[in-house]
Formats: sequence, structure tokens, C-alpha cells
Amino acid sequence: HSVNIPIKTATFGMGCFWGAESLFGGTKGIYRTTVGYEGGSKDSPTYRNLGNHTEVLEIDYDPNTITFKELLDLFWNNHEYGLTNPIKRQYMSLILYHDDEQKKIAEESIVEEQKKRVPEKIITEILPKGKFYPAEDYHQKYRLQGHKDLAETLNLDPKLLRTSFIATKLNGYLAGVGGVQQFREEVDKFGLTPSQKEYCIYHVEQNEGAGLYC
Ligand code: MHO
Repeated sequence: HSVNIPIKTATFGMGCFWGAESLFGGTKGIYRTTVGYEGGSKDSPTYRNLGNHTEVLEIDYDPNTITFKELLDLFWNNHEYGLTNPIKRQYMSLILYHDDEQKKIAEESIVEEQKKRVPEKIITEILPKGKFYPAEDYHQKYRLQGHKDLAETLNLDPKLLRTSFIATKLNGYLAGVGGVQQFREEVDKFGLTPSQKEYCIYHVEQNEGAGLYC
């Protein structure tokens, strides 16, 4: 295989990370999503003991298929960030940039977004990326894990739950993101068995456009 496959990483906090993970998982150009905690100072946070960390989604993407600006459009259009009430740090709206280019694009986009939202004040913070703490296994690919029988046949050990391309994609599509037509175009890359494929097509179709929940 090629050594030139481009991969870039983005990190967003946009409320409950289950929904964010499905949103990006079902989007073209996304290779891998992992939910976790970041943005605070506490060492080794857990869901029950988060300290000042935020639920975030780490996203590996192909910058030739989807740009950081397009990721930001999904970010702005899919969570609350202009609230007049303070938000719990757990659900903070956060952009954690990985390089100077992301920083610049994020800073430009928050200015644009703020103009559209006047008189609301955007609370989103733009910070340099720090240490990412993957969340507990049961939070990874939450919607896919809800399809217990299918998930079992995929043999997702804890590492694969965090890193698998197929788990990333199915977790989006099964939540209704992307739609059945896009799924049919992509499904043969996933190497599913005929019965896994049939199961997925049925549920992708059922859930298409259903909206994300947490
Ligand atoms: N309403 C959900 C939120 C979970 S989330 C990962 C719950 O309380 O279980 O923050």
C-alpha cells in the first residue's frame, strides 16, 4: 500500500460525544473517530471523574476529500455554542487545533459565525491540542454498540473500538448519517459478510435522516 495516504487529525468538543462521533463517522473523507476527554488539566480523567475536561471527538480525515473548513461547517451546524447560560465544562464547545493552519482557519471561522449569531455571544474556545484521553470502551462507537448482535460479529476488541475504519463508518451510517445511497456506494470497501451487509442496509435505510441523539 501507499505511504502517501494523507491523514490529518482534528479535535472538537460539541456537547455529548456520542452524537458527534456518528455525525463525522458517516461523513465522506473521515477515516477514524475516537471519543475522549481533553481540554482540562486533570490527569487520567474518566467519565465519572472528569475534572475540568470536556467530552471531545478526535477525527482522522483525508484533507484531499474533506477540508478543515468543511469539518468546521459540520461543527458549527450541529451543536449549541451561543447559549446565554453557561455550559458545563463537560459539554463545552471547543476547537482544539493541531497546527497553525487549523488555528488560523478556526479563528477566521469563529469571526464569521459570531456575525451570524449576534446578539448571542459564542462561547466556543479555540485552544491548542493537549493530551487526548480516550473514553471508556462503552462510549466508543456508541450507536454501533447498540446493535449488539452485529457488533458481536465484528469482533471489536477495545483497540478496534477506538481505531477501526469500519466501526467508524458503521457507527455513523447506522445512526442515519450519510444515507443509504452513499452507504451502498461505500459498503463494498468494508468487507462485510452478506448477512452483515443486509442487516446494515436495512437499518441504514430505517434510520436515514433520523437525527442524532444523546
Ligand atoms: N444523556 C446521556 C449523556 C451521555 S454523554 C456521553 C447520559 O446521561 O447518559 O455525556
